[in-house]
Amino acid sequence: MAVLNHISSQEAMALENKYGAENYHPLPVVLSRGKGVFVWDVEGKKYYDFLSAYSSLNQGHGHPKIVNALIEQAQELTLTSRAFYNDMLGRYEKFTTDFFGFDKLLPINTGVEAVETAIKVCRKWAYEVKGIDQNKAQIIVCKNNFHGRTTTVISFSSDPSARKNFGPYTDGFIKIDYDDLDALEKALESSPNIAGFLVEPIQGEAGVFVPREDYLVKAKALCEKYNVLFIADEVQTGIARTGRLLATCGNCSCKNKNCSGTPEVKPDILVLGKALSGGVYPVSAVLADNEIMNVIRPGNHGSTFGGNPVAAAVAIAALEVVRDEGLAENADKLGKIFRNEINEYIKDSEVVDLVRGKGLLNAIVINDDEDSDLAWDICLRLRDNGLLAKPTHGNIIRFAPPLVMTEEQLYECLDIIKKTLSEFE
Ligand code: IF1
Repeated sequence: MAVLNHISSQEAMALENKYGAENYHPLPVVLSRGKGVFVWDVEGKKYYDFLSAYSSLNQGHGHPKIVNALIEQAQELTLTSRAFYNDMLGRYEKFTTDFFGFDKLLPINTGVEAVETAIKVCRKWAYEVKGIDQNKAQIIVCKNNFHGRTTTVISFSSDPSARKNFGPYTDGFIKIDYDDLDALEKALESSPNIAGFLVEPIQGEAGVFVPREDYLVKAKALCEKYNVLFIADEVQTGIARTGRLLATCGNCSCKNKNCSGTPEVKPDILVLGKALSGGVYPVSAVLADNEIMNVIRPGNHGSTFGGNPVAAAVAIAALEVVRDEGLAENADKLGKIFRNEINEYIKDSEVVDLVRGKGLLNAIVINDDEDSDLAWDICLRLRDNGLLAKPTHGNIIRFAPPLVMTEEQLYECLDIIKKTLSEFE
């Protein structure tokens, strides 16, 4: 620890660059501490975190309740594997299924593992319940999706850098346009072998693309009509990020602090990750009702760490924070202020084309082409001015601060963002 405390930014970056696989291109800033909405670099400079580890830190950095759950549980028991029962997993499963309104939960670790789990559950349901012929099941997905980086999941990615030279690819996926109900219905009626429709309620990686208001409700209705499972990937949109407990929660903005989040559009399979642990530990989960989840029998699926007692304790604490601190409500309120203020700015701006998003999952589109450096340069300047954000697709900047932000802090951030943008006008 002592050694790490004395490392400079330059040294830390040099080490990563020399000894780490170059699978990322990070913004040049080296962080060593976080608290609430703030992070500090190794030289002690303080920043607002406007990425929240891609919507994982909804509860803020180092939330004492979550960190204490981690410490206390780690001192008792960290891992049993699922060869034995542990005294935390069942409590977590009960708490979380009650919280989201499902019969059962399958615990796993990362977002993409949860997506893989959902795909497996869906396929098994298709063969055993729906009665599709062996190896014929198809799952409909959307173009420009992001569901993670395993070989199966990148098989249906549209992003060449995620996909190229990683073949051969997994079969069984049909790609349609996002936010296009006609395309969905065509795909659903194209074959009796459709098992599921896997969709992000808002496309995050695509640049925070919000579908039309009734898209999810109507897509779910179409899935019901064709006896196809509606699988919501809420890894990024879930857990209060978009101003409601789940982005599939219809018009609920969780004003009721005890809101169990019974969604207006209840997915057949719900996929959660990221903020399920408040960014403290890798915890993900798949939720479904018995009719679907009961297709999974011993030996069909699992993971050494999935459902470990630390994950269970951390996730309960993380969800309690979301409920007790009214984070969905706060995200809803602050998100509206954010978009209003940026829209005011855009009226006289040459640099920013538009702002879009829901709750505190937002993005601005920079008036330039995808391969310009402008968005990157703006993010470097934001960093210099004390706020961390990251471009996506070259000309889009994603803004996703922790949901524990106060209104006063948000206005301070808006000042930093507007001042920085004006330096590029
Ligand atoms: C990276 C983006 C965010 C996700 C959805 C599953 C996963 C993700 C809807 C997989 C992960 C990440 C991972 C992160 C970048 C990132 C991302 F920029 F690609 F779009 F969040 F905005 N479903 N999203 O968004 O979860 O296995 O990573 O836990 O560095 O790849 P994971």
